[in-house]
Amino acid sequence: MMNDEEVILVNFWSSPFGCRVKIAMEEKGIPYKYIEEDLFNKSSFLSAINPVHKKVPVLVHNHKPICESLNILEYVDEIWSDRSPRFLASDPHQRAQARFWANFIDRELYEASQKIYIGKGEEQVVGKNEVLRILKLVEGELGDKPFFGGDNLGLVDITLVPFYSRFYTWETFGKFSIEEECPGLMAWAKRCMQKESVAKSLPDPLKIYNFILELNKYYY
Ligand code: GSH
Repeated sequence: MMNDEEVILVNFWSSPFGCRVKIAMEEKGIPYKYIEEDLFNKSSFLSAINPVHKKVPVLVHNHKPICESLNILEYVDEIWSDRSPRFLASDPHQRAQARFWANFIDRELYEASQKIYIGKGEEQVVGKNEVLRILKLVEGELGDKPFFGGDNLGLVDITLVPFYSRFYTWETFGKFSIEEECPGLMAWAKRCMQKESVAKSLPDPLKIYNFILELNKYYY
């Protein structure tokens, strides 16, 4: 990496999307500057670097912004392609499959999980069932592999693992056990947590739970 490169991550601490980028940077060993964005009082810098959605994370590489976490993961893998691990395989079919599952998780899981902690009564049950349906499908895709990416973390691992920090919140609000329902996926999550890149990037589950309780009081 050239010394004059500037890499900035604009994020909010609880964001599972931003957490993906942190893990990716740690896995590749790329130093970066971290800027915490106040999502309750957004900066003009955020509007400038993500004018369409005004959301985090945004990676700013040599003054050029890149938005959307999955897009950022692919960018990081391409720009620092000489650094292992590669998040995407070289085989086109494997790449296509990884993108399919990363997109599936991205589109479905966060929204379904919100029904558990924002919804009431029947909606909470619907959310819990949706989350379990998604997690079981994903667990089936993992099969006997240590990681979705094979021996190393890949696109799908990095997309999914930040949600592990939220399992406690989902289970507490939804009154269910992911360990009981998806033991294979829990074993995978614990395997991921043995990696320093993951352990140091994921927020504390209790801090997330308390934050969501506060949000529920004031916003939802
Ligand atoms: N699809 C986006 C990605 O993958 O980067 C989702 C980003 C996202 O929803 N970020 C949230 C945000 O910035 C934080 S967790 N919310 C601010 C807002 O919605 O105004």
